Amino acid sequence: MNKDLEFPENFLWGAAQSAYQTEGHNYNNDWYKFEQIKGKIKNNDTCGAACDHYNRFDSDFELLSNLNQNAHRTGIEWSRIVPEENEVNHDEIEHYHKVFESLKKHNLTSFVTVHHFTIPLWFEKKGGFLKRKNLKHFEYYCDILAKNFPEVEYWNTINEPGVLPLMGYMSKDYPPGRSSFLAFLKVYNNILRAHGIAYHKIKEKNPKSQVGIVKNVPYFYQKFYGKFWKKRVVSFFDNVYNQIFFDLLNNGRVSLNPLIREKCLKGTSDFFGINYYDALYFKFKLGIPYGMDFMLPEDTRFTQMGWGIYPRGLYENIMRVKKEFNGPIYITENGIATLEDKERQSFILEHLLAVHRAIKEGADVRGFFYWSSMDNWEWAEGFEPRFGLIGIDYETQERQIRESAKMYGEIAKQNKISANLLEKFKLNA
Ligand code: GCO
Repeated sequence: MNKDLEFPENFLWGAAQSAYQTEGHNYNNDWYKFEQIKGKIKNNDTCGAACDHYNRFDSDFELLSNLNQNAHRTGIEWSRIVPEENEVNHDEIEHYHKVFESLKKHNLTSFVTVHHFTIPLWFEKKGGFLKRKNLKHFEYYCDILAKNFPEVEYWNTINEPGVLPLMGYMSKDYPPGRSSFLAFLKVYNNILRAHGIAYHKIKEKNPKSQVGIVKNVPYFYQKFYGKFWKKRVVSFFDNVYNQIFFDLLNNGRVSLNPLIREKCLKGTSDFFGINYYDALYFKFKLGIPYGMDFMLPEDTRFTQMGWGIYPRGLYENIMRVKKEFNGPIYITENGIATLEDKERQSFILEHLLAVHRAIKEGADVRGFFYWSSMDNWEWAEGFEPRFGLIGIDYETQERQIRESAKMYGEIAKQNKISANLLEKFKLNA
């Protein structure tokens, strides 16, 4: 028999989104430019007005608050605040003040992302994050945010520091669409430094704000591989993508190679934000890694993105972070792209069960943000994937509250998953 599953007191229940993916009307960054190139984006979609959230944020937040959410993760678009080198747009600063006021009015604790993939065009022209000396421009942007927005409660510095270098400089899926391992390493290194810069700038001016990183922590499963060599390969990738990161946050140096030091990164995360969607394992042929695949337990279901659903991976992610990081954890993204809202409901429940299990085993998880509050621009996949608790009709900008949003709202209201709900979905805790 199932029992109600209670979450800790003051647990934050929210949804996440980013500036570029929802605001619309952004024409001054690298993504806008990239989308104009035929063949880069599925169906040749362009982001355009997106969800017009730039104009509708207040009514959107009202919807989320009416759905019993008590926190919200959103972002700031750098190219709005600093449209040209060393030039600040004060109207846009005013705009974001209104956004944060609206969050407050609707009792939504604010989580705000400084950098979520997009860079201003002028910064791109200078070589973007590829050039170490360009970090001073990122510092300038962070300084403006720190000075102007003391009202933000939780800052997320960089969204997924490994993804932009990987997708933009290796796999060519994101701007600038390059493929060079050397460029990847440089950008990755500079982005890690950018995280440190954002942390120090914000804390300097607002010591009370909580500032943390948001990262996907892909679990490169090893369980299918017994051989020494394969284990080494898998752990090499894990080192580059995950362990380096934990080491730098903990000690300012990398255990794999103590010559790699970034002292300025030591202790630069007041909390850890986990983004989790799926779990991967390496495929080998004649001992050589040639690709990755999803964890595929029997009866695996797939999302619209083609990702295998694997809730256990979220539990394992949390336990890994618990081991490596001494501080509170937030699930800053977890969600599904699907046309079947029932599937979204199951997905949410199954993943919340994983979170609950980790909490029961001692993990200090303090909040959960479903990705995404509303359907939005899914980067190279355009508008096709539907991640939202709220559906968007892109022709009319009409909002449609999905059943999953109501179910999630009920969980948030009661701060628990009721035994009845588990029964209904035939789930066992
Ligand atoms: C990312 C981003 C989001 C995505 C989401 C779904 O992880 O790529 O943080 O911008 O939209 O993850 O793919």
